[in-house]
Amino acid sequence: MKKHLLSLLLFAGSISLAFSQNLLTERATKKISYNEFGVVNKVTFKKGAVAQNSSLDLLKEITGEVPNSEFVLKSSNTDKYNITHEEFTRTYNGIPIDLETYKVHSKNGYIMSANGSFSLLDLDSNPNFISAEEAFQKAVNSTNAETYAWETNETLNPKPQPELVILPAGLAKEKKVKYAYKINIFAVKPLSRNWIYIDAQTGQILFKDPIIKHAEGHFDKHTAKEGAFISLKKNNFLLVEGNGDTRYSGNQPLETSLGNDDRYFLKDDTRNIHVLNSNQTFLWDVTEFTDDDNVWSDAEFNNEFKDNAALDVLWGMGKTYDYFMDVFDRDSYDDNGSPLMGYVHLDFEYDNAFWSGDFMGYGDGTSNGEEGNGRFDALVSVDVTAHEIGHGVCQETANLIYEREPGALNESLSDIWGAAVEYYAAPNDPNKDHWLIGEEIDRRENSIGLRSMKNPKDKGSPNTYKGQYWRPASYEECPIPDYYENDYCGVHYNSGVLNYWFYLVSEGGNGVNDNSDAYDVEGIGIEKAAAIVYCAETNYLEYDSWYEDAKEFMTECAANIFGDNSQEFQTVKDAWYAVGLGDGIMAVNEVKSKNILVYPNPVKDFINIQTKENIGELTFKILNLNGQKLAEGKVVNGKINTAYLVPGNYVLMINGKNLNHTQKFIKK
Ligand SMILES: [Ca+2]
Ligand SMILES: [Ca+2]
Ligand SMILES: [Ca+2]
Ligand SMILES: [Ca+2]
Ligand SMILES: [Zn+2]
Repeated sequence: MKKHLLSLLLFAGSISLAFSQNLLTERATKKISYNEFGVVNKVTFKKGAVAQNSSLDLLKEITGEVPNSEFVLKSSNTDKYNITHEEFTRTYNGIPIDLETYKVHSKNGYIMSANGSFSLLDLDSNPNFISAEEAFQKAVNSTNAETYAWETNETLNPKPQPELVILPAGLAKEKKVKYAYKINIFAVKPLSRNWIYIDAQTGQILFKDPIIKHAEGHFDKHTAKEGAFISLKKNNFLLVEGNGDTRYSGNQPLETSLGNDDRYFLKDDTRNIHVLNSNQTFLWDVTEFTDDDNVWSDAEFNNEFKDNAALDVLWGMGKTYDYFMDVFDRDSYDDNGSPLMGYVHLDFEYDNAFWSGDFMGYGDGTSNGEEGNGRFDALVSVDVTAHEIGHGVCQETANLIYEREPGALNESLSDIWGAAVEYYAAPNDPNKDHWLIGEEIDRRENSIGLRSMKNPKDKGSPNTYKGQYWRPASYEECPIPDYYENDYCGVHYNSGVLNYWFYLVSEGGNGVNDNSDAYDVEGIGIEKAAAIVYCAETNYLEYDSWYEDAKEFMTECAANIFGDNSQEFQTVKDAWYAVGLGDGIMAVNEVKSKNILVYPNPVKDFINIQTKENIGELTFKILNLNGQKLAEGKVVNGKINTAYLVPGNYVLMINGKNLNHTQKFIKK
């Protein structure tokens, strides 16, 4: 895959002359859906209807004329299925709108589909901002940590610079775009790293997005004295092949370096990987692991400190690197060859491993290795490493926020890479099960691992969307995402639905889900399943994608890669049905609610919805009589647009709190 980062300013809205509003027509489109602000968030086009060079006109039509707003082409790449993906962002008076993107997908010169989430830019045009320093203090005060990264070593971890951005409306409490300072606050005691968005006008905290996803605090037993990072000045002269007795994966070849002290150390320059010893501190005392003959044996490293864990990390990071490079031509987590740094023996008896945003930290765990002793042995198995680097891949691609359904998708994508890399690295290792995560490190009594993708319910996670074990994830049911209180609204549990979907697509299976729907899925193998997921993660999913979006994108990717008459396409659809997100054939049972009035029927350009008081927010779906969803969104100002529909019979479904309304209607 070729990726060009252009950051090229393409379009100045205020000087646009040749702009015509005629692409989202009934003639050209197959399906349109809208976000909660009434802005088109996904459209699929008929073949050959709209030329690829109309992508900016399309975006203009979607947002309408917005003075002082400009589109920026962030990237454009053509994948190996010959589909070109253009990704656009926006600015307003030169200030970037954070997170929001719009992705336009084209083949053979024509747009196939486009998706993205754009807010309405109803901003104060003459704002007064608090100072960046004031915003920084607010972010620090809200974190309330004992020690921050820039206090340990400001050269390695410079004090963050607040960046002025616009926060998308969906992430602000008032559901309105906000000017915000975006600040990367990295605390080391207790550990946390978040993007914190401070309202640039009022100084209030608007939104927090965790960069370190699993920051379990285990700093109470901290014994090391706090000091500066030790600087590393080893010069390596040559790359060498060695081998090591890993803790979990037997003897494996290792690529290392030879230092000027004639000792080998764990730096693989081919893949740009470096594994270091954090000496049971939080990066205050960092040294090299070294060996004199490059045969890193059990006798030397399988010791009371669990030093052999470092060998698993070098090998596991290498396998993760090789997987993404061999299979997807992806050069490191960012596809730009960035170094993979792993710090082993991080903190004291630390039961966690994490991706920090740019390095990996690995705890030794609280177990001495025996089943039933402590919680975890050293957290360095290859599935854990691939899971954490998977968070790095997501950060650089879909960039799903880490809460609610987007966070659950983020977690599941990491589990998927954990499974795919483990299978790639050691398909026949009897001590591994790629459908379990963490089975090699878990020492808790009768615990098979952290999560099961094959049987999510074994670990208290759902296998059906909103079925048994589903955790509250909506803004209504889970108002404040929090790691300790609610797992950021269920991210490590609701991931079970996509995990099980991936398992079924790979291996197949049959059964009855929590909706009492019987399913039977023919497996297509983990490699094909992974190709579909990688397509969706890198080219379609966005910061605010939910399960319904994931379903659309995975299905579109299956069609892109294998064609929409293929078994692979059918398998993907069947697996979505199995996890409770399918579109079946409709038997229309009209259910009319007394609390709303829907008129006229037949309709022309709009359906009007009149409601009794206090009925709250309503969502709608329009389906054809085959049960195919043509449009969905929120009911805005009591109107649903039907202008684009071809004359005929349709089904309208309206849902709200305690309200379900289904009726047929006729478009004239
Ligand atoms: Ca040796
Ligand atoms: Ca590449
Ligand atoms: Ca595993
Ligand atoms: Ca176990
Ligand atoms: Zn994770």
